[in-house]
Amino acid sequence: MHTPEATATATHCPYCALQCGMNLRPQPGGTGVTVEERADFPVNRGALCGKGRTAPAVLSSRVRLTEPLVRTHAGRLEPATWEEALDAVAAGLARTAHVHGPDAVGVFGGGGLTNEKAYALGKFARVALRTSQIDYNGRFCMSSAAAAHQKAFGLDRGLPFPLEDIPRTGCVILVGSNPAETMPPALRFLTELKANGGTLIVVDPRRTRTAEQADLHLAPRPGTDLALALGLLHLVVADGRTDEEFIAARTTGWEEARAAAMAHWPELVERITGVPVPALREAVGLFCAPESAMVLTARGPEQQSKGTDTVGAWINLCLATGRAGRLHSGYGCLTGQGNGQGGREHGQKADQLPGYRKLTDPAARAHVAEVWGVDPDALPGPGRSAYELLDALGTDVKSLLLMGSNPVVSAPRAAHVEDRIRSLDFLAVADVVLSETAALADVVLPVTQWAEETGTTTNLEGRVLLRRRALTPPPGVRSDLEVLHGLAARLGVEKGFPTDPEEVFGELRRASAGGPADYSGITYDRIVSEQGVFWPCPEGSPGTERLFLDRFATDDGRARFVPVVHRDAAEVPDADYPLLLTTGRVVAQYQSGAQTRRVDELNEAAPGAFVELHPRLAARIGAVDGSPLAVVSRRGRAVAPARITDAIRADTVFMPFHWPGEGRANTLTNPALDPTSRMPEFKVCAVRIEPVQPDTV
Ligand SMILES: Nc1nc2c(c(=O)[nH]1)N[C@H]1C(S)=C(S)[C@@H](COP(=O)(O)OP(=O)(O)OC[C@H]3O[C@@H](n4cnc5c(=O)[nH]c(N)nc54)[C@H](O)[C@@H]3O)O[C@H]1N2
Ligand SMILES: Nc1nc2c(c(=O)[nH]1)N[C@H]1C(S)=C(S)[C@@H](COP(=O)(O)OP(=O)(O)OC[C@H]3O[C@@H](n4cnc5c(=O)[nH]c(N)nc54)[C@H](O)[C@@H]3O)O[C@H]1N2
Ligand code: SF4
Ligand SMILES: [Mo]
Repeated sequence: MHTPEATATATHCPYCALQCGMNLRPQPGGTGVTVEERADFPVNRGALCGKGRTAPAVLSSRVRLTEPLVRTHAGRLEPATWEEALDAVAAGLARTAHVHGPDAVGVFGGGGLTNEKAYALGKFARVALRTSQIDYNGRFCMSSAAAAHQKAFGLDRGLPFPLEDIPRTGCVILVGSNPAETMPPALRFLTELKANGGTLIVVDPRRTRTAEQADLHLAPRPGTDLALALGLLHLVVADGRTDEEFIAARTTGWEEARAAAMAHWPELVERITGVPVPALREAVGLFCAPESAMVLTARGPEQQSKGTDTVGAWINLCLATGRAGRLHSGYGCLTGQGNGQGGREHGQKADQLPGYRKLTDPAARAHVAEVWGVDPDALPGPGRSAYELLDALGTDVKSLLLMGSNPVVSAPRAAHVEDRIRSLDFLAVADVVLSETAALADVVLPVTQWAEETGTTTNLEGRVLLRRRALTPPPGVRSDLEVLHGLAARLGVEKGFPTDPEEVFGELRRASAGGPADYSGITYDRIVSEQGVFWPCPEGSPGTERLFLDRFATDDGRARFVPVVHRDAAEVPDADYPLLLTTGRVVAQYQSGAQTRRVDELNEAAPGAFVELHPRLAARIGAVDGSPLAVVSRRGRAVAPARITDAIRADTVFMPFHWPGEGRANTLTNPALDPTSRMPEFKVCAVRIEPVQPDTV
C-alpha cells in the first residue's frame, strides 16, 4: 500500500508558456515536494530552467499567504476567516453595482490561470456580476500577434506547428525573442536547427545570449521592425524571389500589400532601422535559399503601438515567399505565460466568449448562453481593454476583483496605474503571495498553487496539458474555483460555479464546442495518455498538431495579405529625451517577480533592476559600471545601477521590468496603445539618463 502522495506526480511548471514537464515527489513527512526530471515529455525532455527547478520554494508558508486578510478601519490588513473575507468581497462588489451599476465593477484576470479558472472567471463576470468590464494581462503579452493571426489566417493559435518542427526547417528568423533567457530548454530546437544545416537570424536591438547563436544578427532601433520587415519584402520582390504559384493558389490581397511594401526602399529602411543594406540582403538570401523557412516573433516587435501591423508585415513576408501553410514552414508567435494560449481562448478577454468566440456574434452568444442557462440578452457586450480598464479605475470603474496579475509592477505608466488602484472604492485580490498589488487590497484571498490543484493549461504550441495535484495545500487556503463559487453564491447565483476542475472542464468543452478553439474532444484522460492534445479538437478528433496545411481558417480558405506601411513609435527621441528605452526579461526572474523574488536562489542570481547601456553612451554622460543611473521619461523617473555592455545599440538603454520601487521600469513606459490589439508600447519610449550622485539617490 502507498498513499496517493507517496509516488511522484507527473505535472508541469507553474511559470512560462513552454510548460515544461516535471515530476514532483513528496518529501518525507509531507512538508513539500522535490522537482525531478520528466524525460518523457517531448517539449523539454527533462530539461528545466532555474525557475522551474526552484518553483517549490514558493509553496513554503514562509513566503506565501496562508490566511485571508481584511483591511481594518485603522487601515491595516489583518487575518480574517474565509467567511468574513468572502462576505466582505461580495458586499464590496455588490455595493458598487447597486450604487453605480454593474459596469462599475471590474475584473482583471491573468494568462497564468488554468483554462478552468479563466473560463470560470469570464463566466463569473458576465453571469454573477453582469459586468462588461473584464480583461486580463494577456493584453500586455501576445495580443498584437493574436490580432495579426486573426486578420491573416482567420485563427489565432500562437504556433501553427509543434516546436519539434523548428529543427526541420531551413531558416528561422527570430524577431524580438530571447529564449536563452525566457525559455532556456527551447534553445535546443535552435541548436538542432543549426546542426541540421539550417540557419538562424535574430532580430534584436541587443546582442543577447540568443543572438550570439545566430548566423546573422540584425540590431534595429527599437520600434522599427515594421520598416525592417517591409524592407525585406521589398528586396524579395525586387530580386524576383516571390512564390507566385503559392500567392495565386492560397492567398488574397497581394497587389495592395506588394504596393505598400515597394515604398520601403532598402536605403530608406537602413535610415529608419539602422540595419545596413548589405545585412538586409544577406537576410533575404538566407531566408529564401532553403525550401522551407519560419518567422517567429515574441514581445520585441509585438509590444509596440503598431504591433499588429508589424506582425502583419512579417506574415506578408512568409506568404509572399510561400512559407506558410506548408510542412515545416510558417509564421508563429512565441506565447509567454504558463497558460498564455488557453487564457486567451475561454472568455476572460473583454470581447470574447469561450472557445475563442466573439462576444458580438449573436450565434456565439446564443450557444454560450444556453450552456450557462441564461438569456443571451442578459450577457453584457465587450468591455475595456486591460490598460483602459486600469486607467478607468476610481472613475468609471469603482471596484475591482483581481486574479492572477500584479499590475502595480507590470502595467505601463505604473505610477499612474498604482494611483488609480489606490483610488478604488474596493479592491479584492486573490493571490498566492502578498504581491505589491495585493498589498493595496481591501481583501486578500490566499489561493492554492499549481502543485496543490489540478487543471489544464495550453502551451505555446496549442497543446492542452494537465497539471496535477501533487500535495495537500495548507489548511488556510482555497482554490480560485472555490473563491468564485463562494462569491457567486453570495451574489445570489447558487448554481453554475462548481469547484471540481474536471467538472468545470466538462462545461468548458461544451461551451467551446463548434468554436474556433474547440476543446470538446479533449478529456483529462486523453491528455495524460497522449502527452497533451492539440486544439482544435472536436469530439472524435485526434487533435490538430499542424494547422493550415490544406486551407487557412478564413471563409474562403485563403490567407489574407495586409497592406501595411511603416510609422514611427508613439514617442521618438527629441532634445529633452534623446534616447530610446526598451524593456524585457532576465532568466532568473519571472514577470512582476511576485513569485520569483521570493526564491533565494533566484534573487542571488538576479538581485535587482539595472540599466544596460553602451560604453560610448556611458562615456558621454560619465556613467560608471555599477553606479546608480537615473532614467527619466515623460511618465517618471527610475534609478538603477548602470550595466555597461557593447551588446546594446548606443542610442538605446534596456531595463528588465521585474522589480517594484525605485528601479521599476514601468514607471517610465508609455501606455500608447495599438489601435487594433490595444497593446501598450512597452518596448519603446523616449528617455534621458543621468548619473546619480550617491548622496542624492
Ligand atoms: N525568465 C523569464 N522567462 C519568461 C518570462 C519572464 O518574465 N522571465 N515571461 C514569460 C512571458 S509572459 C513572456 S511574454 C515571454 C517573453 O519572451 P521574450 O519576448 O523573449 O522576452 P523579452 O525580454 O520581453 O523580449 C525579447 C527581446 O526583445 C528585444 N527587443 C526590445 N525592443 C525590441 C524591438 O523594438 N524590436 C525587436 N525586434 N526586439 C526588441 C529585447 O532586447 C529582448 O531581448 O517570456 C516568458 N518567459
Ligand atoms: N516594461 C514591461 N512591462 C511588461 C512587459 C514587458 O516586456 N516590459 N511584459 C508584459 C507581459 S508579456 C506580461 S505577460 C505581464 C505580466 O505581468 P503580471 O500580470 O503582473 O504577471 P505576474 O507577475 O505573473 O503576476 C501574476 C500574479 O498572480 C499570482 N498568481 C500566480 N498563479 C496564480 C493563480 O493560479 N491564481 C491566482 N489568483 N494568482 C496567481 C502571482 O503570485 C502574481 O502575483 O507583464 C507585462 N509588463
Ligand atoms: S522554461 Fe518556462 S516552463 Fe520551462 S522550467 Fe523554465 S519557466 Fe518553467
Ligand atoms: Mo507575457
